[in-house]
Amino acid sequence: MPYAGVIQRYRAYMDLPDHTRPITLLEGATPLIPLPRLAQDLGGECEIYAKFEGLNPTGSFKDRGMTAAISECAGRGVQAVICASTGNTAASAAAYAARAGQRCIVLIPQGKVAAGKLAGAVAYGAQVIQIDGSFDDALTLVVSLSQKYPIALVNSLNPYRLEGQKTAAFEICDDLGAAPDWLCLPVGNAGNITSYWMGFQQYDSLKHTGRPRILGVQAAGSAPLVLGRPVEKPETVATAIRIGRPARGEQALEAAEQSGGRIIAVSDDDILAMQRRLAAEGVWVEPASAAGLAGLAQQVQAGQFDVRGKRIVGICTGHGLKDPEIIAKTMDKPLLVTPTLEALAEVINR
Ligand code: AN7
Repeated sequence: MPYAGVIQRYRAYMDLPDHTRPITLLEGATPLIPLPRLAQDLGGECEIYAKFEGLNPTGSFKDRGMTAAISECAGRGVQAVICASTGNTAASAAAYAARAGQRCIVLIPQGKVAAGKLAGAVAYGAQVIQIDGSFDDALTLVVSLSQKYPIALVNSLNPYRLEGQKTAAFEICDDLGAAPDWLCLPVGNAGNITSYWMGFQQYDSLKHTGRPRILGVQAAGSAPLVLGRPVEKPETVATAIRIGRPARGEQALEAAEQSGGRIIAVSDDDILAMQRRLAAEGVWVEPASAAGLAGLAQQVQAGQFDVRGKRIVGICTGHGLKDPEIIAKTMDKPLLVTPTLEALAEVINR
């Protein structure tokens, strides 16, 4: 049978109601790309892989959870869905709602959503509303709206989002034959880390695939789980994880602790440096997506982490194309050269 998305592949392991009617864009089945040069740079004698979730249909990991949430909605005749978003959830909700014939409304923080995400949400036909506030404010508002009106909430407070998202853990175990030693990933609203831990535990109970230690990584300017308190005005170049009050913060801390891992913070410079490093190995991810492996590199450099003999998976949550402006802003702009052979030869041979 041709591949038909994560619900078709993993429904037996997903806690979805019988009424669920699969709405899919063939999300999932993303590759584990080996990163031998990064492994060498971090000391060698280890395997490092990027699970490139940016290769999902709308360019981010959110599609796994969204197929589940929207399918559950479709099965009970929901007409409209709503979410708050730093961008990727918005694009994903918009696409799956479009596919299901549902109306989609998204609330985003003004001026802080990367161009490729906003364009996606608009292109898929969502009603996009900016608010003069943060993601956290937007989330509070959509929760109230979904209680007051017949509009279903598809943020990761919706439990079916986690049911879909955890399929990424199943895929990793199926591809590697077992769980890795470490899983490194960015943490924003904390749905993803919660889902991975659910998925690895479930697969281990059923198939004895083992459990990874989890390294959750926040941006230093938006690190409520590291500081142990909400951040009122989160800031970071990684706008995807510019979140000060994670909805599933408690569960994220539990996942890190129960797995024998931890949650740390990295600087924006570390994030951008890892974005460049991954691109230099052929994998271009958006800034937030580089945070997980930036955290790994930081821990190795600080002597907190011995990679020898370890198998490590970094979750690269979104594609670099989502945020083209960051490249123009922080990386070298192309030279402008007179269109003559002489001028070009001078530049090339410089
Ligand atoms: C690329 O789209 O919260 O910890 O509204 O887009 O599960 O929130 C995005 C989050 C990591 C953090 N990497 O995941 C949204 C949103 C990327 C992201 C995260 C996000 P969670």
